[in-house]
Formats: sequence, C-alpha cells, structure tokens
Amino acid sequence: MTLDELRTLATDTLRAAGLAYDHAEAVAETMVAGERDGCASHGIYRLLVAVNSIRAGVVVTDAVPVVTSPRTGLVRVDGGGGFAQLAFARGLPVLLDTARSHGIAALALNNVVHFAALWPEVEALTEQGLVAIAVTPSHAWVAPAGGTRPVFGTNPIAFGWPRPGREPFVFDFATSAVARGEIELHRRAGKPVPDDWGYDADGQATTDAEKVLAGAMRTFGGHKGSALAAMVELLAGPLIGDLTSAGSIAADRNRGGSPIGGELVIAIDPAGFLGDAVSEHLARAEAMFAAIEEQGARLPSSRRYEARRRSLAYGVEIPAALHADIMALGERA
Ligand code: NDP
Ligand code: PYC
Repeated sequence: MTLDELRTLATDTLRAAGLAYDHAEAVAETMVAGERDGCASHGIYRLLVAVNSIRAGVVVTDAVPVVTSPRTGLVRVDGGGGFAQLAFARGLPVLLDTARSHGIAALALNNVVHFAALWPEVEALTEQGLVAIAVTPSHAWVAPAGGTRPVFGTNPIAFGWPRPGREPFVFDFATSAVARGEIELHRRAGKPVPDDWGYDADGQATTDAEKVLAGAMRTFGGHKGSALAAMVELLAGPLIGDLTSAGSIAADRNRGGSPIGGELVIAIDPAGFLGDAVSEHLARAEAMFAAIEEQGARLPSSRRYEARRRSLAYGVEIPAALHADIMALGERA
C-alpha cells in the first residue's frame, strides 16, 4: 500500500468506529508513521487495538484537550479521556515556546489513553532543534527483577537529540524485555517467544506467548530495567497527578483497553546553556556518533530511518491476515 492509502484506511476505520475527526487524523498519523518506519508492533496493527479501546468504552471519542500552564516552565494538557495523540498535538506549540523562553520546559499529558510509540513525540521536538525525553507508564504487566508478579507497565523511555542536517539521534524502548505489542504479534503468528521475556501465571519461565500475556513480562537488564521502570511510574504517574500502571489496569475494569493515565515530556533548548556556542558543542556530539559508527556499531533509529526511506519510495507491505482483520473491523461496525 502507499502511505496515503494506509492513512485513508486508518482514518476511515477509526471514523467508522466512532472516533471524532480530529482525533482520527492524529491517531492515524502515528500508526502510519509506525508502519512507515518498520515498527510493526506500533504500526497499523494498532488499529485493532485502538478500535478495541473505542468499542470497550475505554476512550472518550470526542474529548477536547484543555491546555493550561500550572507554573512557569510547565505545560499541562488534560486529554479528557481521549487518545494521547491529539492532546500532544495541542500541547506541542506551547511546550516549544516555553522551552525556547526558559531553556527547559515539561509537558504533562493527563487523563489520556496511550497505545503508541513515543519516538514520534520526541522527533516533533528534535525537528525544532530541541533535546527531548518522554516517558509513560502503561498497564501493570511487568514483574520487578526478583519477583514474578506484575507491578510495572512496559514503561517506555524515549530520548531525542537534534543533529543539524541529519536525522536526529533517537532511542525509544520499553523497560520490559520487549514491548507487549511484540509478544502479541508472536501470539498472532503462533510463534514461541524467548524464555527470558516472561513468566506464566505460576511464575515459571515460558516460551508460550499466550502464557506470558496472562502471566508477567520481565524487565530488560534485570535490576537496572526494573529501577528505570519504577522511575517511569513515578515521573509520569504520581509526579504529574496521574495513574500508575497498577492504577491504569484497575481503571480498565477488565475491558481489555489500552493504558489510561499520563505522559511526561521534557524539552530542553541547547541554546539555554550554550548560547552562541551551540554549534561548537553539537559538533562534539557528532564526533561521538562518528566514533560509534566507525567501529561498525549502529545508532538507534538508523534501522527505522532506513525503513522510512524505503517506505516513502515503495510503500509498505501489510500482512494479509492483518489486513483481513482490519477490514473485518468495518464489517462488525
Ligand atoms: P526495541 O527493543 O526494538 O528497541 C528499540 C530501540 O532500540 C530503538 O530505538 C531501536 O532503534 C534501538 N535498537 C535496537 N537494536 C539496536 C542496535 N542493535 N543498535 C542500536 N540501537 C538499537 O523496542 P521495544 O520493544 O522495547 O519498544 C518498541 C516500541 O514500543 C517503542 O517505540 C515504545 O515506545 C513502544 N512502547 C510503547 C508503550 C506505551 O505504553 N505507549 C509501552 C511499551 C513500548 P531502531 O528502531 O532503529 O531499531
Ligand atoms: O507494546 O507494551 C506495549 C504497549 C503498551 C501500550 C502501548 N504499547
């Protein structure tokens, strides 16, 4: 499919499910971006997930985000129970202005439903020359290192660094061994998962994707991922007055929807510390990137940017089974 065809499919499917037009456009855009960049677990597959959340009554389909500024340097968007994408779009210009004025600014999205990757949000800031960090909890699916019962969400951390004339340095990963969406794709394909991704409901390691989904996922990097997962809970939960992953799954009330709660985005203007010396210091960052690549290591997001270039030239291939499931959503509407 071309990306335009994909965008139309996503927007029409979301509209048919009852999502207001401005939300449908914003949500479709992140799904198209995910598919375009070769992120299958957060690409067009998410149509099934989003429509499920709409039908389960987890998301407010016509929510109107409300932007406020609780203090100097802080921006808050109350998403009103809608998907996070429109709330972020409404907060972004204010976050940019605030970061440029003060050197640093933080945006809290509250009361949103989140099913997406975070890199589109940090890229929106690096495109404007800012450094960005974004975090969000999800549902309590992940056991702390040393335990086997879910406490944390899959709690992604995304970081972006602008590179003049080049694609930004961006990483974006779950603090679980892998995103839950990846395990869901294994389940759909009937494929086993590595035995260090999670536990079954009895706390035993398993390669059965279905059993991991019903049991507990593991953090990445043992105690280090576990501590980072806790940090994400704290920063984008209690710190901004929103739900933890345990609160999110409780609020879901077994409806099987996407996580409900908050997200924290921090934007830093390099000119704040560096003034006229921005170029000089960004050049030192380039030397570090070169030292990584010179030895054959790759930068995070390089695979994604390569997929983007391919998709922009040739379009994308959607698995037939997924396309059939998306078309079936319309039939059930
Ligand atoms: P991965 O483990 O696939 O890794 C993601 C990051 O690591 C990417 O930036 C990737 O770059 C980079 N990377 C991977 N391999 C290498 C390598 N060999 N060298 C250098 N960099 C590398 O991702 P996850 O499964 O942890 O997460 C996938 C997505 O799921 C994320 O976008 C995340 O935001 C999303 N997610 C969203 C949640 C939510 O609540 N909204 C919850 C959990 C996850 P590249 O892309 O180029 O491969
Ligand atoms: O893949 O873990 C995940 C996820 C949770 C919410 C959105 N994606």
